[in-house]
Amino acid sequence: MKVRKIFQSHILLTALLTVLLGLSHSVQAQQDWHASVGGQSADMSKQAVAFLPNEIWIHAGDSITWTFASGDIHTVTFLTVGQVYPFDQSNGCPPTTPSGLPFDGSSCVSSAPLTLGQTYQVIFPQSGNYEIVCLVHGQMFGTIHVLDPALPLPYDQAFYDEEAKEQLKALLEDADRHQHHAEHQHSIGDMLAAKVTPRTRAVTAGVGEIAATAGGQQSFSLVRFINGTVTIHAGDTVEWTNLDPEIGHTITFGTVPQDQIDPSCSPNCVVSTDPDGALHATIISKEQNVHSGLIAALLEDEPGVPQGPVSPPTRFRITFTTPGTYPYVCAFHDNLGMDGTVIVLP
Ligand SMILES: [Cu+2]
Repeated sequence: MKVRKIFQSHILLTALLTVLLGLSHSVQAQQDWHASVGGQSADMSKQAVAFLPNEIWIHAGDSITWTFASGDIHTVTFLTVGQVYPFDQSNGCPPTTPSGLPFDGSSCVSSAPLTLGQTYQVIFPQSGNYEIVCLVHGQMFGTIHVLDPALPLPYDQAFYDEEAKEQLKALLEDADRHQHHAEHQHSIGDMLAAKVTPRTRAVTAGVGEIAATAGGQQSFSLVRFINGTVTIHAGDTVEWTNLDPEIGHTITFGTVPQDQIDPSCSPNCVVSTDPDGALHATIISKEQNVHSGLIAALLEDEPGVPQGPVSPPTRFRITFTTPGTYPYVCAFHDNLGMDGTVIVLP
């Protein structure tokens, strides 16, 4: 679906540009364009998971320098047509290529996962339309249109600066709206609680939303446990869900394990699976290290890709048997301040 959509937009753009720009001719010096990767609120809770802007028209021979602008990691990656989008974000190209290399569609270039203040440059010697992707976030992509230098460009750097600012603002404002919504969304958790165990408290581990432009997709993510400090009684169960369509989170008590994707529990405990597919652990002491592994909203189906099992786990439950104070973090987003506390009363 993604391929078809982008293909159609290319045809339209090409037709439009031919009509609009066909008459004028000017040759400009090679230019280094600037764009951002990601963006965030001052407290880092709201993340724009986006190339800003995510559609840029440049001349063959020009370069673009991307500046990473969030505490959350992203990559700047150009894969070749037919190359499979890799599972491992640090093994995309493989594994990464230095900043400042050319990309003409014949062999891939990819930055490492980068963060706030780092930069990555790509030179585009060949005209063509190229998709830019982030290997950390599958629904973060855009388009770079590289035109023959004889053709005029539709926009200048000032336009893109303004567009990036506006797109960032729109994404972060949406995050505000959804935080408010999620804080008042007790009904889903309550319904589940009634169905699963009578004494379940629900915590939302992040919310998000995907937006589209003609050039690709962007999303925002609220990287917080919403109402993440909960007070319960011994014997109660807390359930975490992830309402973010784009990024996964973990619920981690104690030491963060080496393997952050799979669930684990130590010493002498297990993470089991409830009949509805949710993962479930029991904490009887503060010495236990309990890790949910990746908790995410169910992945979308893609045309041409075989049906998989219902995955990844979308819910994590912990039953607390012993009074005390139990702090927890998201192992992926601890650096952004994503944490909470469970207070267990007798
Ligand atoms: Cu997280």
